[in-house]
Amino acid sequence: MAETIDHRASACPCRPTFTDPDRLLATARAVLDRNWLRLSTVPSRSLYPHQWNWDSAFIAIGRSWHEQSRAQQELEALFEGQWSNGMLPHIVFDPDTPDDAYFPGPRFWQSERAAGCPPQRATSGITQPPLHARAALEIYQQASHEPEARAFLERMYPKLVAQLEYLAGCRDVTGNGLVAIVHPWESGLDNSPAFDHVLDALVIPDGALPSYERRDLVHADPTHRPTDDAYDRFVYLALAYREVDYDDAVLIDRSPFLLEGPLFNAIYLWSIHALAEIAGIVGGDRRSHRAAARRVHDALLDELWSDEAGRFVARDARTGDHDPSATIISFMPLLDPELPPDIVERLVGLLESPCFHPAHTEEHYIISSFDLDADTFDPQRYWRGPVWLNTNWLVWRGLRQHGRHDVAAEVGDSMAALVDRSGFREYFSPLDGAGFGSDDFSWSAALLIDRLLRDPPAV
Ligand code: 2M8
Repeated sequence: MAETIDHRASACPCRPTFTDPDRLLATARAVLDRNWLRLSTVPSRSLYPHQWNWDSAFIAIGRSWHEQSRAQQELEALFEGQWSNGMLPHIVFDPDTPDDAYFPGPRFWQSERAAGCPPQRATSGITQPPLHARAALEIYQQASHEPEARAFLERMYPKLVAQLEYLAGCRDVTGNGLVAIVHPWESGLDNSPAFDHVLDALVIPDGALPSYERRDLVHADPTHRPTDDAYDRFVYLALAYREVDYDDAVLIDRSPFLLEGPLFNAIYLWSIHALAEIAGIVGGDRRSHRAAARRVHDALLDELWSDEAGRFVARDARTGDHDPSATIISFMPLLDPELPPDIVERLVGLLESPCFHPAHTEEHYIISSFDLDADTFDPQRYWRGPVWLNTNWLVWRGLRQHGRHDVAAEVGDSMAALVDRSGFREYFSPLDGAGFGSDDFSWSAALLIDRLLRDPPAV
């Protein structure tokens, strides 16, 4: 029987602590098993009963440690929904799940209106952060059967190239190398305060919204989810895209929401570097990917780094205005392997400041999704304050990449401590670790597996 190790004994009393990593690992695997649906994994059986874009990349990374073939299958199933222009939709709908199980479902999106939607799959019409080249590379790196993983990379490479070429070709709206998102759902951080300044200014014309029923509120507490007002804006923006049959050129000309954000672009850059490595394995052109990476790196520093604020900020591609709020996206360029050391230091300073580090009470957890000192910080409401394991994991990987193992350890230990306290919830209060949203949430399980196996807790 595995020995139970109590990490509370050795840790500082104000550091997040957890017990029995073997039990956490076994439970995480069981969550992923329960959420497997024939060919891929649902984020949650209740709230999100289809396949989601960046969720699947996180899930595949977690699965890569112990089940190579399901990890490969996860990504291959997702790319079944890829459009002919390379766009990878943010939801690929399960044909056997009723339309009203999730809103907005396939009848809302009408993806068949887009010329390039695959005829056999209904999908949404927007995308999400492109983590998939990174996930594919990590599946290869963990693989127990190398020839099978190499064949997988050979099949995936052209699809991953098409995905990233779509972003470079259709979403670089200001020509600076950065990719713009056209909807808050594309960010993955739907109701983050990072979008308030754009969404607050949005005027929805009378009669422009159809009546609709939110399905999320059947499964989750309304005070933990985005408000109705936010949902009206999400639905209105999605309809505007649908009305032009998902034609990027028309939308970009008209859309009130066009945002160049540090999270989306940092993941994009991390994946371009992964694509260069994959090209080296499958015989592709590494140099073109390295050149693309250099362009995004330069643009991140030139356009989204605020020396005054000491953090990365989102930019409204229409007006050039920068978002004034300090949110979790500020840290994401830590994923850039070439981020200058002085900027790494400034970001570590921000992470350790009272904005993101709760006072040293006995129980507290990092990293909140929003500035703890902000007037509108809310420890329970979705992306407006809670800690999420995926954003912790991204920052954890970024810090480790820059050799900041000391700070990374606290971020990674918070992940395990939160799950130890509250289970595999969707998000957690930074103030006391209470869990919210779905339980049995797939990326919480998958990323805890990666955290525990990549950096096994000391015995
Ligand atoms: C959340 O977003 C969906 C819309 O895509 C929703 O609220 O219904 C976000 O947390 C997003 O990042 C995530 O991919 C999705 C599924 O877990 O849920």
